[in-house]
Amino acid sequence: MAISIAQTNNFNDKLKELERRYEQLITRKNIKQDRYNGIYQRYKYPVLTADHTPLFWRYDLNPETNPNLMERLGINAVCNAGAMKWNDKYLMVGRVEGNDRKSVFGIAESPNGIDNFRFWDYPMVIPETEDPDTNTYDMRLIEHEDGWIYGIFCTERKDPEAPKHDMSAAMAQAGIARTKDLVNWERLPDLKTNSKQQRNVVLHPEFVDGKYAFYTRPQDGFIDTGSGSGIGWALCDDIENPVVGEEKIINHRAYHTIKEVKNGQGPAPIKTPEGWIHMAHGVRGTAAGLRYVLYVFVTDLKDPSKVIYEPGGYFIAPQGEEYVGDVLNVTFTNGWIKDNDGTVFLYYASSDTRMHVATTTVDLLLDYAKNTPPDAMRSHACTLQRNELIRNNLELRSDLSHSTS
Ligand code: M1P
Repeated sequence: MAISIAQTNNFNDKLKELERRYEQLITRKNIKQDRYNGIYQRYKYPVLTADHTPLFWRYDLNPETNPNLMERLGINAVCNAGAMKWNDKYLMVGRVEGNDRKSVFGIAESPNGIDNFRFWDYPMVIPETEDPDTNTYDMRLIEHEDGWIYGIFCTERKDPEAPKHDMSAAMAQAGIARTKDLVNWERLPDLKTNSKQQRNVVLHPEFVDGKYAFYTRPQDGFIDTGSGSGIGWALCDDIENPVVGEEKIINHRAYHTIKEVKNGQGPAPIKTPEGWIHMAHGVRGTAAGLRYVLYVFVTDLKDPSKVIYEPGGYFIAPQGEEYVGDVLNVTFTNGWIKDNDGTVFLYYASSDTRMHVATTTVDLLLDYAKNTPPDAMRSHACTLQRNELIRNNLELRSDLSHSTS
């Protein structure tokens, strides 16, 4: 029977109750939300939260050293997870943020992709470079055709040029590590680009013209992209000496759109016979701060730097409890999994706090990308666009009522 943990002083009783609650959370069956848009299916329960991390990551479970059964190393959030299928299991590598603000990468696996995610015993140990990272986060997992699994992540360090009193000026760059088994990781040098800072860098899963290809996000400042005008594309000769030259902007920011302030590539794109499907995030300003939403675009199969479809507006935006968290009004993705039957599991974080899943298919994503009208960019043009939809529907309806009367 459930007990109130606060009302017992017995170490073993408290622990038993904590374990019971933990198992209940981890094994809870997820439920489809009762909302329809024909494009994707959201689920009711977050798939990973701070409470999903094992108790033995947080508590000292030894009654001798921790008679009060206190959390010793608390966890604040689990968000922004990379994802891949591995040995028939659905894997997420979460940004597991401690109460101390530093993140570690933890792998959680599920048998079905929508619930029962359970963390592996230990967070990953990613070696440092000669210039130690202060914080590492937002790993994209990429199975590259060279045979390695790459983890590309943001590495953050204090800006060495910041004035002495400034304790927040930071530098963001792209860290690169690779593995064959997701346990033993080899760290490569950070990506060198011409841009002062980088975040949301992703490796394309195939060689292009015999070279590695990166999606980049050039930015002048740590938060502001400044003159960086969107998602970049750059080729690299040698992944062990990762240097890129010109970053061609392939998906631009634009005034009065969902991505006017900044944008960034999500996970590595999904290959289809009709092109590469991309999921990205777009950021706009509001009176209440920045708003992060997800959007889709498709690039040419042979030339992944050429956008061929881009539906207007967002694909997913925060809803309900997703609005609230450490950083309000944020949806963010860096992980998805395509199954052999075409099902796509999109893992997205809300408000830098928890992970959710939405399911769709490659066919639905392509239909969405090809047949959703592009952003018409002005209210007048948007009115005409919507009126055309309305007119067609009303004509169809009156045709139908004539044919049935
Ligand atoms: O806080 C929202 C997101 O902010 C950053 O994204 P961007 O670089 O596009 O602004 C990232 O730090 C991301 O982790 C975070 O979710």
